[in-house]
Amino acid sequence: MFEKVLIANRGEIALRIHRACREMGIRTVAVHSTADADAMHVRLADEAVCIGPPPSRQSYLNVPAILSAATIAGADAIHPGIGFLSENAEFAAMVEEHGFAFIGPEPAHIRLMGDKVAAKDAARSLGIPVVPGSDGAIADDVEAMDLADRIGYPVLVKAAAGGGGKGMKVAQARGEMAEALALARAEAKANFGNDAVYLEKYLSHPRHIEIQILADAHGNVVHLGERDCSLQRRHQKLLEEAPSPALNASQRRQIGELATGAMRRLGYRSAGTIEFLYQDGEFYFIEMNTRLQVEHPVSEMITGIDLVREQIRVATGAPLDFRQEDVTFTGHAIECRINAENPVTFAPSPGRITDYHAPGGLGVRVDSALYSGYKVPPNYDSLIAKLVVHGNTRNECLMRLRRTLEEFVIGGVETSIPLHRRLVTAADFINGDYDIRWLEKFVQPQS
Ligand code: MV4
Repeated sequence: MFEKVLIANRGEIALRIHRACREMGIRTVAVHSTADADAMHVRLADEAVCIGPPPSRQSYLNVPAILSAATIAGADAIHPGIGFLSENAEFAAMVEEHGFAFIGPEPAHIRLMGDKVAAKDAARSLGIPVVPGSDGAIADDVEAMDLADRIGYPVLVKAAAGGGGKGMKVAQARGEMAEALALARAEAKANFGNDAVYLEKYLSHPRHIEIQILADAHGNVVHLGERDCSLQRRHQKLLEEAPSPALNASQRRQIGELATGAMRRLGYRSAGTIEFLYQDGEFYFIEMNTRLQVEHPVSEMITGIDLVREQIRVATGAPLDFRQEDVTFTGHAIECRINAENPVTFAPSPGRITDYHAPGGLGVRVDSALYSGYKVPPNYDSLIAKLVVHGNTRNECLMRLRRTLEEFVIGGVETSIPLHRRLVTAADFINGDYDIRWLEKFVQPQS
């Protein structure tokens, strides 16, 4: 087992990783920018190393500084957390080249899933259903138009080096293809330095459903069920729940087994999430995330499995100490992402926390690094807390969620709490009747 882990991240996920390490008797090294000197993960860690000024490129993305910190502190392993360097294959490889264990997948699998075209090809060859479309990047507009005629409009042009929705353009008919291709290539070039694009049948009203995978280095692969992440605005998830209101037990078992079989064939290791679009009873692979996800607590709440603990154990070479038949799904969990932002305009709202009271009680978990007096810096993403609630049924979970959102007090900054309070009383949400486009309409000013 590791004696000391360096947590190459900040905020609530750094605290989350620290907590898992603490419970496993592993000492922790926090790294922080000068803006995070007073952050909770720095206060609680056994050691802390300042790795640079506030800008991410000079701190949390500063590979030499992070590796130097690990060397100085004598860490055995590095946990990359979420975002920052967590899906940077070169970083993962350098961590291992410098003699530290990387708490995550093999660099080759990070690289594979980072290329959206290669990832889709791999998914197809592993037996995972994909959206009908081009076999890889498209060469020219003529090929694209002929293919679009074959798969049928509307079609979606996507950036091969993309992700997170950047560089996606819909063409409703042949006459819109030239412009869609040109705009998608330009956006892909601007965002990713690579203008390669590919084509897919456009799914007009899908849900976003993802499967949590956990695999060790001995070929054991399990899934922890699915999460419904359809409530997104501009590709930012706002609320996630498990299980999905849209799936029945048979569909859950089918997609779970398909995902674990594929990961077993791939030889995947560590936690990972396979993202699907789900429409009219069919699943379509869109991406795979080779890291822990923000919304992992909803899977933990219904299975009782500590994903970070398992990631760390697997990174030591230990086998999973449970099989698929040992994974039980109990009740329902919902996570509300609480951001330091205006709940109407979504404008960021950094600043000093003047008042902080987190809700509690049976089935309530708050993952946050906030404390009264803490200064939310303007330099990083706006997520400041995750309210995760469990109930024996979805209705019990909703009742508990309403109660906890009433109790939650965060003073000094604007937050998305008022938006969540509106959301949990909306009829469509209460009925589980929503897709990926529902939230954009719900938050429109005229709605
Ligand atoms: C799609 C799609 C519809 N049809 N692909 C958005 C980013 C990346 N995860 C893939 N995305 C989409 N791909 C086809 N063929 C709609 C989206 C999409 C989306 C997907 C999941 C969650 C939220 C979304 C918001 C807008 C668009």
